[in-house]
Amino acid sequence: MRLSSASSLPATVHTPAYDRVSRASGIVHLGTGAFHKAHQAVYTDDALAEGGDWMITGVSLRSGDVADQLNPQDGLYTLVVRGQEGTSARVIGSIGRVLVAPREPEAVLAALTAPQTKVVSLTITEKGYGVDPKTGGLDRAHPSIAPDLANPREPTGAVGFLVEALRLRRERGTDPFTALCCDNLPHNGKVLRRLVSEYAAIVDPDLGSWILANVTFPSTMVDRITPASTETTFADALRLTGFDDCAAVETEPFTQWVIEDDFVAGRPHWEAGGAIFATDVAPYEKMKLRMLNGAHSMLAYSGYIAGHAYVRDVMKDEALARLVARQMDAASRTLDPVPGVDLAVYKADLLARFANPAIAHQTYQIAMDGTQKLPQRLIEPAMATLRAGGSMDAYAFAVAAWMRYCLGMDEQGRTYALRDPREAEIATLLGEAGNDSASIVDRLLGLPGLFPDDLATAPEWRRAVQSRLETMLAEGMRKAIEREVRAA
Ligand code: CS2
Repeated sequence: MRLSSASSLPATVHTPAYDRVSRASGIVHLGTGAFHKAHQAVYTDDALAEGGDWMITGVSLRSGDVADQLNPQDGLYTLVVRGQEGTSARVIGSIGRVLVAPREPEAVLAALTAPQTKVVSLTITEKGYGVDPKTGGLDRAHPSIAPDLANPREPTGAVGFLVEALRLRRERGTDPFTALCCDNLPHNGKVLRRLVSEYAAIVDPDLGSWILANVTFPSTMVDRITPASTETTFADALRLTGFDDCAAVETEPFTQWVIEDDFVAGRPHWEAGGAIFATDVAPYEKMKLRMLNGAHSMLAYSGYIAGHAYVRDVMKDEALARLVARQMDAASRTLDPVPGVDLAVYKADLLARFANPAIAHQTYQIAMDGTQKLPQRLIEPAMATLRAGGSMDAYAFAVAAWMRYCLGMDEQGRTYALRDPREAEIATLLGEAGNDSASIVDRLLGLPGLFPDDLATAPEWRRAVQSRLETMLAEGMRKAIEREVRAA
């Protein structure tokens, strides 16, 4: 039987401790994927238990899958939490319904302009924003921006929806909402503020200044490892709850959310779920992006080519696990002190989380969208290290592994999709490079907007990347990993 609000669940399953029907929606969330369901929606479920009209109206900007799974279950879904001590289930009630933008754009605008909507949050992944990699501002030609700029009253992308909703609210005299970016981008609030105000200024200069004066864009650091759901997720949800749930998601016990406390129209008491409010989120973001995500990207590219399907397998590979720890050490040397955090403890916790045998997190999942992830995870700390005159080894290895991965063929000759928005550009660039490491390095270091000139033209850096890529190509990833460990 399928999970729904009429389901009676076993006492071992944590269920929503509030009357869902009597609570109004105060949040619209753009990008209601697995990460949102395992993170912000859980904090909101805890906050709702304390009170308030903070139900979430989810929005999918592309596919209708999430809506088709969640709506027949009244928005309820099972969160499967996998720890070292076992697996538990909890039913989350904070999402009331999910709208699908391509199917019902008017309903999305109605939700965004409703006076009761106080917060609009987003998890649309790095590539969903439309940042110009060269300027950090709005990329007018971006596929999620250009069509909306041409037809701003009928938006399809996140920035277009936000601006049109704010335009309508202003016109109707409705107070603005807070726009809350929850993606893994540094200064994510500032980035969104810049994109929204630049886009708005093109549509209507007055609107641009009104947004800057009246809307807030708090920055956030979000963290919870959330592998894509599989048949095992659904089987465990059924075993633990007694109900079929094709909307179930799985995650780890650890969760963290640090938020800048700057909300124009109030917010849920997310502290109930353990959220931390800070005046400056930047140190936490930088720590997480460089230590967790930087190490993740490095191990995803090298691990995938070395034949490791999951992060936990990488952590059982002694040599590669040492390089993961080295990556975290290198990243930590680029950080300012982080209030209340001992970086050695943070690193030890990360290593344990990565090694969690109950979590099957695919290296291939993390490897996607490399061009969108490398800058904040690896290139910025590499630049900081270059400026400080530190060792570039960890970054050279990580970038060489990404370049090796960009070839799109594993060591058994099997091809795979990069799943990167710049995949076609990379394929064209690499077209005639063959297996020539010097040529591959030249071409990829020259990918427009990715590597800053200071790095792309530094001869030692170029040599360091190329010698590693050369080993990866000539002798294989295994040998390259071993050589790297011996030299470290
Ligand atoms: C991962 C992240 O897929 C990826 O790129 O590095 O999704 C990572 O699991 C989360 O940021 C953890 O909070």
